Amino acid sequence: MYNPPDYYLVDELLTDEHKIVREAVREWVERSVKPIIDDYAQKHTYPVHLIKEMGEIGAFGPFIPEKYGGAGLDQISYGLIMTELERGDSAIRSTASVQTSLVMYPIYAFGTEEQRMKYLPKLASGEWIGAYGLTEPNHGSDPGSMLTHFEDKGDHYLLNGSKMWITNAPIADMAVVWAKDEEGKVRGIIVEKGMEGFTTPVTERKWSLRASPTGELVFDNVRVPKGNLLPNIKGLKGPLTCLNSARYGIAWGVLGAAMECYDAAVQYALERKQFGKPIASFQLQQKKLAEMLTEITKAQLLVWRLGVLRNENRATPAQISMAKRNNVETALKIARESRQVLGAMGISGDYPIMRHMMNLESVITYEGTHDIHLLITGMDITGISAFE
Ligand code: TGC
Ligand code: FAD
Repeated sequence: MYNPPDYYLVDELLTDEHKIVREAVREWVERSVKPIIDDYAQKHTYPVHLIKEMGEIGAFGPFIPEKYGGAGLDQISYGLIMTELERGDSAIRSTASVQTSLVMYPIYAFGTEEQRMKYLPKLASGEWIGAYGLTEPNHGSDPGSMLTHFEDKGDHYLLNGSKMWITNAPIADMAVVWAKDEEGKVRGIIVEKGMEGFTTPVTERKWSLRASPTGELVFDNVRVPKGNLLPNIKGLKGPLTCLNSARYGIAWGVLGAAMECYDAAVQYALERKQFGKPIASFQLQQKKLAEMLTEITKAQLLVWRLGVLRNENRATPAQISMAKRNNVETALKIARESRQVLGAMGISGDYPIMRHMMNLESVITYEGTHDIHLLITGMDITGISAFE
């Protein structure tokens, strides 16, 4: 069985349940994701058959109560699942992040009991796949300026606008869409595939997250039943609360990508000989490997502590921003350094490194860019918003 880096014995902080959950997902990733994912990424296609399997292994809504099809697990289990999925590919973790934190969570937290019972079990099992529409063509980091809006037409809402760069959009059965009501307040509304005027054009030609389906959500006079509005939240804090959960999962997830790259670099450095010796014997290569392991260890401790705080409902959005920003940057640097350790082989699909590196170029932008998370920390320190 694979032994990931655990230099500070963080495993000793995990419960038996955490380890069982992690092993199950790890085994599935080894069996079902790793052997095929490079082909899908090379062909810029999504392994849609994995969705049902992800439902079966409990990757969707692990912290959602069992009553709604979730597993009722804690936040550390959620984090560990994200790490294992991203060990396979960020695209696979993205599917689970969006489904869990950005689609199931808002329905669970802000929806009616009827909405929960209608959508959550189908989303948990993978029978349905969801998308989350916040970003617009002209409003990314500043979602509060969104233009997508709906009007009250008596027996229904009329939705107009568009969302861009939306994970799962082309394959989604439904989407949680954030749009302004007639008072200009941001509200969450559920839009289903097949509603007239709702289309999901595919975003082609990505060099990153090539095994993830990305697209637009376009609303052209879409009549949405009134029962599809999430009644229990108003304002930008609705979508941002969901992002706290997804960003937390990403902070764990990218560790999987980082560890895959680090492992490949260590193994290659020990096997590859130049000047009559393994390249692992050269100090410059040892420096790279030592720094990678140091950063992985720091990142592991950061998310473990954040998980404890989240379990206690004490993690602040700014703490989550710090972890997302730090761990994505760490993973990206490790991917770049590992790629160099492998020389030319580092760009080959025979190794996972280049794919992880390219994926992480999206992960550092989505769910709040690297700059935005820094400014959130800055605001937390100074009390002064750099966004106003
Ligand atoms: P601001 O005035 O600061 O706040 C508006 C209201 O929201 C509250 N709030 C939060 N609530 C919960 N969690 C948070 N993290 C929150 N941050 C702010 C705030 O208290 C306020 O509430 P109230 O009651 O006073 O109204 O908002 P702002 O307009 O100045 O913008 C703040 C900023 C820049 C931090 C925020 O808008 C931001 O985070 N921008 C980045 C956008 C982003 O992350 N987009 C992600 C889109 S989804 C995605 O990328 C999915 S990829 C998924 C995948 O494939 O894995
Ligand atoms: P912009 O906001 O235009 O930013 C451009 C640059 O300006 C960035 O470097 C940014 O840091 C910087 N900048 C912006 N404002 C400031 C400021 N105040 N101070 C300093 N610098 C600033 N969105 C969804 O809603 N749902 C999804 O499922 C989803 N999936 C995605 C999948 C992929 C593959 C990608 C790439 C993106 C996805 N996104 C999704 C969109 C993502 O959240 C946005 O791309 C991100 O929030 C940044 O918005 P933007 O691209 O419009 O960049």
